[in-house]
Amino acid sequence: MDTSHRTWAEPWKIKMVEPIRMTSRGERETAITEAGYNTFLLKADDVYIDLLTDSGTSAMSDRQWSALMLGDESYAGSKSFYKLVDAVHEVYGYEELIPTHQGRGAEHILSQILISDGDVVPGNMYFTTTRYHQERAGGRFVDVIIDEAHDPHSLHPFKGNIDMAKLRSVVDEYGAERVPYVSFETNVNMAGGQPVSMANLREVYEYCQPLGVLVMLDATRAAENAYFIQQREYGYQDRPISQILREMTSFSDGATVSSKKDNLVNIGGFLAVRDPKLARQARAMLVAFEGLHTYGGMSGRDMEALAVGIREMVDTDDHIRCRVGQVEYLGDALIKAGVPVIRPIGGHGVFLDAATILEHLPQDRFPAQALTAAIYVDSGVRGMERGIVSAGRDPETGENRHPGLELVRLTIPRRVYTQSHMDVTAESVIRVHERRESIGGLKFAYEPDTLRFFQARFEPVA
Ligand code: PLI
Repeated sequence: MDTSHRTWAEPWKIKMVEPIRMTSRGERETAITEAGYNTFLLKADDVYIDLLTDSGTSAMSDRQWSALMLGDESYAGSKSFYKLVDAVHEVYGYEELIPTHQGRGAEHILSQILISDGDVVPGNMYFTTTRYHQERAGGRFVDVIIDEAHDPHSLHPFKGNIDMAKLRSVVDEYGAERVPYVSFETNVNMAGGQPVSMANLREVYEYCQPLGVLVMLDATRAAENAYFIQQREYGYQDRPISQILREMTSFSDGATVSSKKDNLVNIGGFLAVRDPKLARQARAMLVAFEGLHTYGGMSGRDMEALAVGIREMVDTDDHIRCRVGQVEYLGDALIKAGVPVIRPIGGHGVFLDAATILEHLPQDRFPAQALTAAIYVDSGVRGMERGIVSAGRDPETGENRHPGLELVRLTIPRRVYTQSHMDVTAESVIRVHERRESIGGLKFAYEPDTLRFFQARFEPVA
């Protein structure tokens, strides 16, 4: 279809609506205080536009809803499982499928089968649950992403790339036998939804293969990454996203996927590998922690909807073009108004540079957490902190990690909100930015030991 005459307009129309509640400023002030200034602890009913996450928040299509009715709930050998195997094989190219309840279930299994005490896992910036499982298995995560990823002002088109010199130096220092795999995330979440290039995927794989170091993708947002390759990398302009995605995964030994993102379902995930021996080890873990190998952590109906979602993700390029187009629309509105954001605008959300916006607050006063709360109070728009609170403490020293990026993430669910919702969000962020100097810092009232950002509570610092 010729799409040159229109913008990113949606390739779908709305068949069902879900009412959302507008609240008063007073109600929101009470709600955020009761939630300990942590947007994870707000009740969804107190939220107007929910940009907490794009995880599990997609709207399913009529085809996915009807597929639910075909779910085969047999304990063993469910028909729905084999449909999912076919979809993963066709779209991602991996032969062996280990279905899990969501992405972190796959990360748990992968980490337990591949990592031994004292191993080192290089990766392109940490993700919270991914690193947690690597550390829990006795490994140490080492960040080998390019320096530009930590610079909110760099316009590098592939800020997710691995720095080959950093990767080589990790392998040289510890020896390839202490590096079970490279943890290679596509469209790097914590860097602002920033892609990796095909050239980098190829180079990492060609370096690792002869050393016996596996390359395991976090392919959670790989389709969005494929779109950026199509838009930005020479030679891919005329290639469909489905083909680009298959080429990306060809430079890997397997992948963990949270299906709650690109795959357009509300729950589910998988580990997929090429090596049958590795798959056998994974299935031994699967039956202990998730469920039998033909459903893992999912019901038959969930596997049906996922199989359809995986195909819809790449059926036409219009879907992702619209999805990323909407994110860019919000980002461009903020850039135009002079609000500091991570650039280029990423695939799944707009990331506000809270360190610059609240430059009067030191990082230990949690500027991104405070800014997230201020935006919620202004308009009922719920974002998420992605800075020092998310980074947690170093398990060896017990000290706070100080990430280079201190961000508020406004994450856009897929096929859920309209252009006017983006306008309301932009207006609110611009309003809060204008009175940024009045926003004070926070301190912990309760700090959980692990993955603290989910359940921590805060109070204002006088
Ligand atoms: O939330 P899970 O367990 O299905 O997936 C964990 C997970 C793994 N990798 C990446 C890159 C993620 O973004 C991810 C989950 N992300 C969430 C929940 C988010 O809000 O970004």
